[in-house]
Amino acid sequence: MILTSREIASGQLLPETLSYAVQQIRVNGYIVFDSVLPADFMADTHAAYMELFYAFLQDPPPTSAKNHYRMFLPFRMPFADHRIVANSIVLQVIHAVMGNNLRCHYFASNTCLPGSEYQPVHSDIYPLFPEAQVTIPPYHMVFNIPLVDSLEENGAMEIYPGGTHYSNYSREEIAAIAPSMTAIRAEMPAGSIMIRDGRMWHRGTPNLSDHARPNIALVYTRKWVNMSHLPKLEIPKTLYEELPDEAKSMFQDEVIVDDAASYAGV
Ligand SMILES: O=C(O)CCC(=O)C(=O)O
Repeated sequence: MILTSREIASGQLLPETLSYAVQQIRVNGYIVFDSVLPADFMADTHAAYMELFYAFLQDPPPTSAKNHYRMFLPFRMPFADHRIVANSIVLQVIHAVMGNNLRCHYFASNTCLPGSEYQPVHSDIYPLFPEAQVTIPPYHMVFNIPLVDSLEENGAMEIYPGGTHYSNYSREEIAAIAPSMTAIRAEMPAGSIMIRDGRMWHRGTPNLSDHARPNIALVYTRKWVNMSHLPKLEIPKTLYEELPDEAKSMFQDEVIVDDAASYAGV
């Protein structure tokens, strides 16, 4: 979807845009707003990201698919810019879908390098009631920002919008069912905003280009969702204090650290 220039400049969605986005997420599991973040900001963020990522690649962790990596992001500039960690457009949508008692506890990225393979099809969160085939409202949502144009050629994420976010299947069942489901490539320009129900099935795909395809990811959940399997974010005190109140409350359960103690390295 293309936002109006006024929506982008003000960071405020028109009421009809907001209700359309909420509908899309409820029914299809996701919405994309094309090219919202400015190109120069994306170029600077991409440059800073690649520097960090190449250092990370010196000692990469095991991964679920060849040449496809998750890297946690440090809460520092340019990544901690409010257009990323407190994006007012995203917060409007997230609140409209999940209410006000929310937490943001995940700040990371997915990057597929040239030669990457398909990831297993998966959802990003466990079902709350795995034993019951019931439909329950969203409780976990992901905000993605592609740092370069995300295209079929460079391994754009594949998504399964046909109601998969309302299913309760295990990872093994998802792998078995996915080949018979309709999937689409989430192609989007750098600086777009994708907001998706974390339950919607998806996977990284082969990158056939000669460059990396990085995607920033923040996760918002209802506060009571148990996310203790993930490390808490470490947020320098000054950056935390500068956040708008709405974002502060979402990060208040993370670890607020002294500025000097934060992020000596990658
Ligand atoms: O490849 C991507 O950009 C997304 C991958 C992803 O969302 C995941 O691994 O959960």
